[in-house]
Amino acid sequence: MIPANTRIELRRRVLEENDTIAERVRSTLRSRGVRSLNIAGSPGAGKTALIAAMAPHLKPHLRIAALVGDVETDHDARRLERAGIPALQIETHGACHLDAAMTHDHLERILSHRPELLIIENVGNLVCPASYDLGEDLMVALLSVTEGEDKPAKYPALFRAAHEVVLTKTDLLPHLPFDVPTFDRNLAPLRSGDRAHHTSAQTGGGVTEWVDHLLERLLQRNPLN
Ligand SMILES: Nc1nc2c(ncn2[C@@H]2O[C@H](COP(=O)(O)OP(=O)(O)OP(=O)(O)O)[C@@H](O)[C@H]2O)c(=O)[nH]1
Ligand SMILES: [Mg+2]
Repeated sequence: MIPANTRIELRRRVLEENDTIAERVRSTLRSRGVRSLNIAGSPGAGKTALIAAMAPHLKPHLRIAALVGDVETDHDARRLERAGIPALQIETHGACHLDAAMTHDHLERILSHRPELLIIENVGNLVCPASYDLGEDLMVALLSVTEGEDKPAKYPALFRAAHEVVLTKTDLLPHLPFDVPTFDRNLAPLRSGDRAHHTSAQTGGGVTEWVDHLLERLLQRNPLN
């Protein structure tokens, strides 16, 4: 059995190494004028569906491409390609999150599509993605209404680390006991009162408003040339 302090030291070194590579990714993206998002949330929270629903609203403003993390299969990259987004799949074969080295290894191939916005869909997980900077401009945490309003309180790290939070599948609200004011109360202390955006990839509800807000924030940080 490895002693606890050795495990903590190892984890610290792994995260430091990750941060170094993430800065390299960030500086490559900035030097090429590419804005970037890291989209994280539980398995099935609706990450791929939301990215596909955002595409028609983003495309008039920015050329987009996607890197997609999953433990196995290239299903999500194929789904995004069908939605008109050039996409590369990263299969982690076990790891529960993407890390900066994986992003770095796929960067030149995805940049060959000359995106102005790179969307990275993380592996479905509400815990590990919070600790791994991928070199993105903004991290977006998704929670679907089917997961329960208590999740920000139970898994605070991701909701605290994210620059934006999106509540997904809101078309299902009439059919579920999910209580939006309770969700807002659980989220508020983690985000200095910032509220979640509400979207439905199914009906398109809230997607235009969400993309408008996102574009404003992305272009503020990194204006179009
Ligand atoms: N009703 C409804 N269903 C949705 C919505 N968005 C996604 N779904 C469904 O939820 C399921 C999971 O959606 P995905 O987009 O695959 O979720 P994901 O977060 O990308 O999943 P992983 O990549 O496997 O972690 C699918 O069956 C979708 O059709 C939505 O807005 N409303
Ligand atoms: Mg997906």
